[in-house]
Amino acid sequence: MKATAEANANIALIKYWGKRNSSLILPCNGSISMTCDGMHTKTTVEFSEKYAHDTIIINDEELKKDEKDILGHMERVRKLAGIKEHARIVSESNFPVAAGLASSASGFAALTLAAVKAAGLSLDERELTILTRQGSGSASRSICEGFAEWHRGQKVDGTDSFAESIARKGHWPEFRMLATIVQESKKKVSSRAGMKQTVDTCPFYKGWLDSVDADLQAVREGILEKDFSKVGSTAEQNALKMHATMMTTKPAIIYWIPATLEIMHSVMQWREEGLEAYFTMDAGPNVKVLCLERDEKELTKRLSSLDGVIKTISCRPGDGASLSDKHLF
Ligand code: 2P0
Repeated sequence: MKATAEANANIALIKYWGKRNSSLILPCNGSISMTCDGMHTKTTVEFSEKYAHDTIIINDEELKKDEKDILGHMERVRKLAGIKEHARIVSESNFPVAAGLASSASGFAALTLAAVKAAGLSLDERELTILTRQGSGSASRSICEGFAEWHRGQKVDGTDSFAESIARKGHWPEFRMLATIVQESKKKVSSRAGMKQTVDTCPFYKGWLDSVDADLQAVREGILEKDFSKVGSTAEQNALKMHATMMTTKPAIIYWIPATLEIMHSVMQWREEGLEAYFTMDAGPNVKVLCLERDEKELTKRLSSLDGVIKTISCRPGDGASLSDKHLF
């Protein structure tokens, strides 16, 4: 009853922001992301009678608090599999945790696949994304290869709110996302709390919802047509709209720091000069710069020379979650 899985982080081009059901994690809107090959989490899960309770070790540190979501997810898997054994969970990520870099996405995707396999369940990809979604919404997209769409769904039980790959990684191998790190510390307001506050108090949230379907369609088409300008410009505006809703909640949530703005202005300036790049940001100060392979080197050089930039991590479209036989313990 031991299994290991690997999953990549994903970066949303059209953001998931707001829930219509918090216990099932059903989103108010659909979202589209790129699964990122460079940023992964590997997780080993073992269920055994020898464990008196679930133990969670992330990047060599045992989690003593804040593990409610992971424990709840393990209960969900046990219930589905009809087993009672507790588990030892060991997980490692190769990128900053909780800094707006979707560590919960790769984490919950790897955890779900490893736990499902260790528990002896056999689920197809759609079922796996639905189960993963209940651990953390954006994680459902990390199950899928290349470019993924997580559907909003209409049903109250969430059975039609799943993620699927809309283009495999080989469809557009030139697409790049340069994660530009300006802060590695844990953020003050979690995405979960931030989106709840937005739904509850932002006067412009309706505007977000009214415009998101057009954004989804544009990015979906742009990916299929490999139209970089369409994907980049829509993604950039979508990220700004999401941040506009956060900034206008009560109290305001402003994730940006000076270096965030420095990158945004620089990218806009470079674009005017003919170097085509776009930015997107999640619930944190780090900026992800979208570009094509031909401009990756030049952009990395320019981004690295900006004040406040700690490092850049370059990602191309990556694999979906997969099992591994190299266990962590
Ligand atoms: C996204 N984010 O689409 C958006 C953009 C952050 C900003 O999905 O409550 O960790 O576990 O479902 O998935 C982060 O939210 O939240 C997120 P839960 P999650 O990537």
